[in-house]
Amino acid sequence: MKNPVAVGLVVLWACLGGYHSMHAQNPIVQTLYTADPAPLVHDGTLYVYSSHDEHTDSNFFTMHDWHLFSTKDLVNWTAHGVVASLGDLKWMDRDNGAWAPHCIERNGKFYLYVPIHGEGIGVLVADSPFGPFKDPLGRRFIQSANIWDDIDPTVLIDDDGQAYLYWGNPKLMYVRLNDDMISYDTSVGDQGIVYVGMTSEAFGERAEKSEKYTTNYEEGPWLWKGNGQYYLFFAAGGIPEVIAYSTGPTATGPWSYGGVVMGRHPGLSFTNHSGVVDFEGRTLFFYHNETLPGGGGFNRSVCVEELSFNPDGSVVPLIPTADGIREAIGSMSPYSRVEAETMAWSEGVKLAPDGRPGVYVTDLDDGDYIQLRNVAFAQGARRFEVQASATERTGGSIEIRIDGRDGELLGVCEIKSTGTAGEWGLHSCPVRGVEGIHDLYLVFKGENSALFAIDWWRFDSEG
Ligand code: FUB
Repeated sequence: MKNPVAVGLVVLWACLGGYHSMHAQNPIVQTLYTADPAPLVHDGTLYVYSSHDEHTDSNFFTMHDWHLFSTKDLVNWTAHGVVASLGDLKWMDRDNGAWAPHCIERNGKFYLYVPIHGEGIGVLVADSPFGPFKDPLGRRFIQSANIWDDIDPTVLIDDDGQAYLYWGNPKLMYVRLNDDMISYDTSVGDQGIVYVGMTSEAFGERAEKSEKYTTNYEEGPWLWKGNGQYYLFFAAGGIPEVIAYSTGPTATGPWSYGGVVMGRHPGLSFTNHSGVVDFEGRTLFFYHNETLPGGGGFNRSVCVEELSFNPDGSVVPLIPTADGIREAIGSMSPYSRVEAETMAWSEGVKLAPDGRPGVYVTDLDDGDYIQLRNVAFAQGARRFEVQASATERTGGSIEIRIDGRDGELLGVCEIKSTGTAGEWGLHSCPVRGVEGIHDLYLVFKGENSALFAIDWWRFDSEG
């Protein structure tokens, strides 16, 4: 395209999420609106806890629960559904305000710190990253002098075992967590709460200072250790927000302002919120945008980019992309059961809870599809099998294609009625003997809407 105006318009359209290239990975979840990503690496799996924007036209956040997603290869993500909700915190009765969470593992237990807007910060504990998360205190965990400031917890366990929990908007505060992770050292600060000194040297000069906001710091702190120092990433600059960072020689500073990591770009929401983690030799930077269809400031979506550093440890600023992480760090086998809610990309697909806990894929209309990346058919697939549910009035088929939504057709699996919705049955079909590594597309076809639901699928190398 030689016309520079036309090129500019296409770039803008792509940044806004108007097109989906073969390898676009952002946002990482397309089945619901997600925000405030909190990554956690455990046992070779990357988990991302997120808050959840209910699809709404409201002019404020509508947030009831916290969700979990996981990946091993950085491109195919599995949704695990709701891991905790406001109803798990019996000491308060708000029906909105499930804001930015953070989960961390210690001695085999998983601690999920959850802010409830206007109610302080709670803590929930589980024996696995998937939950069930229970409230060990039965009361609020953190409350500062102004409870409305108590949002956006971030936790780091330092190499000497001392854990720190930072949080706050507009103030930045921290506590020194005790080893049990559900109490803190009350001998420091104001009964344990240490208010961080807000100076421009530490957090940057704010363009428009106010009594409330004196530095660039706004909210959403994320504490991370790397390159022999501590990094405090945070949402900055007022509304709309950018992500900035400060560094320090210890987990409690003194902090030196480093600059902006992610500035303002088309497709970003008026808030931004980062989560940084090391996984398989990369440093990953999670954030949120508003590029999903219907997206907006209260309908946000989690994205990821790779973060890099200059030799002096300063952060190389990032531009948000639709590509995200382009290359998978491995391949996935289609020969053992794959949960249907595992996907690199999807269109039109929704999830529903299956009560185990977990989710299944539903609300499939003609032409909707799921894409999986780097599927290793090495042995040569001969059959496709899927656990599906369709009523007397619904049903349809799944076109099994590779390397494109309209790519080579391997087979068509008819999904006939299983009786009533929620009754599951196995459906299968022969497929052309595909070998090697391909992107797989499951394209849903039929005449009605809400054609059928699918729970899991797999291929067989025997005919
Ligand atoms: O998601 C609600 C609030 O928006 C979070 O607590 C902030 O960090 C901002 O992302």
